[in-house]
Amino acid sequence: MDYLNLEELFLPEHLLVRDTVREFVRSEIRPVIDSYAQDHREIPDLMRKLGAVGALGPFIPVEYGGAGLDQISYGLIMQELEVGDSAIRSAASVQSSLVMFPIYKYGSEEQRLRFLPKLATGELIGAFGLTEPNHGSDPGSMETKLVRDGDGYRLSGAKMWITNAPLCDIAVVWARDEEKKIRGVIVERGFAGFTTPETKNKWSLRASKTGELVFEDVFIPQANVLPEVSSMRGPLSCLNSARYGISWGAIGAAVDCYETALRYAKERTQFGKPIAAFQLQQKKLAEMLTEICKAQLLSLRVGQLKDEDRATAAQISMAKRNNVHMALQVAREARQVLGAMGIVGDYPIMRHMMNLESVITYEGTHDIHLLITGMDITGISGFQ
Ligand code: TGC
Ligand code: FAD
Repeated sequence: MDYLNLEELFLPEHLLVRDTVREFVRSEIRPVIDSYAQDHREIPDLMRKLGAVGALGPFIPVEYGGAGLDQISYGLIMQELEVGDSAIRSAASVQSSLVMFPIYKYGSEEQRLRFLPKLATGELIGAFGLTEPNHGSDPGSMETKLVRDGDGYRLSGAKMWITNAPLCDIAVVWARDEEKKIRGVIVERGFAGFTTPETKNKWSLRASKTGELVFEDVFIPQANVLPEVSSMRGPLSCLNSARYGISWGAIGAAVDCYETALRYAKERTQFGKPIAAFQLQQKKLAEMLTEICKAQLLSLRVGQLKDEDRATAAQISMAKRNNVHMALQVAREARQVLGAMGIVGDYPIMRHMMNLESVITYEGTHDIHLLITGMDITGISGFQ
């Protein structure tokens, strides 16, 4: 679906990357995703499969195992993965933007060489611990703490709602040290006192594991402390990268819902006509397509700015907020076009709709992104 001929704005390598991931989703994800989501199980070996298709850390330089691609390519990868399911895009965006990005940007050369190549292939699975039981939208008030202990630190506290926590080999965790500075540390599976209980019974992102990261006086060697970060700018800069990817991903989910609804409307007959012939259904479909096109232009422009290192955090917030809300609205309308058929797993719409309820909450809620825009245009914080 390319109603505005946007393909003309992409380079041949962008289209190659997009089509490679599109084919991966068509052959590896679509046939199985409904049953894994229904059963609340993640697709086996998903991270290695994502690594093989080049979806993990595509913007990380080649010498560290990435593909050295630009931000438009990253966006198109996220878009195609979320056509499959938000859980698939989540897995790739956490690994790429929230684990590989901070290690690349704030890590030592030794940390980069040790972790990035294995994260790029999916041999290692990463998680990102910012949210806490008492601090979600306000991570700056975090309680998880680091206390000096010889040539390292002791980490204590807990992170909650963490994508891939139960599966992770390493977690990039944000905590406050004794000088009140925010530090990033790499916690490894097997460190004494580190556990990752699973959060059960989710109605959303059912093909993704979510859990807690619990730290009971976990010893963190100095070699696992990210040396180049000491404030909230660290974790928030990771969010900029992930939020940008999500703005594209949401388009993928919306396109899948729209295309399903369009096909169904042409095939389903009521009152002697395809329901696509009724003006009310055409209104729904036409508005869905219009909103998708607007979202594509927004992400494309933010991607261009990002490639020029000019995208602001507030511009990224606008794209994330608009596009996820758009996708949720498209999913809700599309589900109605299918009538009762809209609620069963034979079609992807209800699954996308339930996933998007998480996507509109994580990486900054719909409200928080509005307040970020509000603060940017007025200069006044509406948070407190
Ligand atoms: P504030 O005082 O405004 O800022 C503190 C410092 O950070 C700087 N900053 C940023 N830097 C880079 N990028 C950004 N987006 C930044 N936003 C702020 C700021 O300039 C300042 O720097 P300095 O040097 O002056 O100290 O911070 P605040 O505590 O008032 O909070 C600001 C707020 C509310 C916007 C922020 O905390 C926020 O974005 N809250 C939402 C929390 C959130 O998004 N959590 C996401 C957790 S991870 C996740 O959900 C993963 S889901 C993954 C998946 O499965 O796909
Ligand atoms: P709260 O912050 O308690 O907000 C509750 C409500 O209050 C929201 O509607 C919010 O918009 C509103 N609100 C809060 N503050 C204000 C204000 N100042 N003004 C107006 N309204 C306000 N986190 C991670 O760190 N790593 C992960 O990998 C991760 N994965 C996740 C996966 C899933 C499936 C989900 C659902 C969440 C995940 N999160 C993760 C957590 C996510 O980032 C948080 O849920 C999110 O930041 C919101 O925090 P909260 O849930 O504590 O809501």
